[in-house]
Amino acid sequence: MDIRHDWTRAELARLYALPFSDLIFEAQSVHRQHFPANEVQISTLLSIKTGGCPEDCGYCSQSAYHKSGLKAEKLMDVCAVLAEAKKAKAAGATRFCMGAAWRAPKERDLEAVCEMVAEVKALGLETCVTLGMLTGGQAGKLKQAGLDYYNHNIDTSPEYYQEIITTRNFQDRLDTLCAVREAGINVCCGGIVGMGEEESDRIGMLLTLATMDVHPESVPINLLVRVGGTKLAQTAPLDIFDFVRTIAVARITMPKSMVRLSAGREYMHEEAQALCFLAGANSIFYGEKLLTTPNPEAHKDRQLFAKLGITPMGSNPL
Ligand code: SAM
Ligand code: DTB
Ligand code: SF4
Repeated sequence: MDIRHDWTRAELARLYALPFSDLIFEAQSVHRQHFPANEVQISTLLSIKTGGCPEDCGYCSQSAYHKSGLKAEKLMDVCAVLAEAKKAKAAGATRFCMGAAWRAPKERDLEAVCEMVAEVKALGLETCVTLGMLTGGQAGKLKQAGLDYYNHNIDTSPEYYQEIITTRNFQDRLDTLCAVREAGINVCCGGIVGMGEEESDRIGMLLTLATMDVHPESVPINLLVRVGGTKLAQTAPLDIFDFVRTIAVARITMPKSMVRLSAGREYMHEEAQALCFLAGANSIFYGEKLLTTPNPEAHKDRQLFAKLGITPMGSNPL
């Protein structure tokens, strides 16, 4: 089947509301047409610049608006980043994602990040960074340094966006994504569910992604990590089946994209994670820490993969 970019809200709503088994069956069928059924790609995250961010994203431990207890740190040096990248590679990761708590990078910082990208790539890892808003010129510099992916999430539906973030708008996000795409960098773009949004917002978020001219190559679906001291700390937990449904609809509507089961795994049972894989998720973050919050211990993930007969995508064994 052709890759479609003309999905309608009604079609996505119909998919989302299918009987659970029908939805999973459809997601599995699509998944198996485009990917090896039992392979999952492994990415590792590193926060290269932590905390003190001037944006007010309601979910984020790193926003200066929140009292999350996180200590703000300055940009890591290249050697320290490389040491972490080597560890990630030795542990089995194929992609190394570096995150910075910036609204947008300053020119001097961007130069340092370009050096990190070039050196991490030289280790034979795919590179990804998430640095906030970018201009076309900055995206061009990252591309020249050898950057493979840029992560920039739309986070939620256009309608719910202003309930979560007020210091930038939805269009700012789309503009950066456009700059990244034009520079020839692969796009990693998804969002967060469980932020108190309605089902229609989850559908609106997926519709925005699935109707992009080119689908993001990676689609991270994060389950909100409720961090103490943030605006969303007390949000009621999302029913896990809604999370799985979100993954399944992403898989069906963006058949060739890597759908990443991202933040939130630490708080999921193995059964829930297995359902996410069944729904078409084929990438995870691996390693004890996401950016600032815990992720399952590596040995637990190795056990889970063994129990499910999943092997890591690419040449590295776990
Ligand atoms: N400052 C940059 C930005 O916002 O684009 C990059 C780093 S930011 C932490 C990357 C993404 O992580 C956010 O867009 C959001 O989707 C996700 N994220 C942050 N905090 C989260 C949380 N508590 N739970 C789930 N996802 C989260
Ligand atoms: C994404 O979509 N999820 C990652 C990555 N892109 C940068 C970040 C998750 C962060 C979870 C909260 C934390 O650890 O601070
Ligand atoms: Fe800053 Fe990114 Fe956190 Fe928003 S999500 S507060 S931009 S680090």
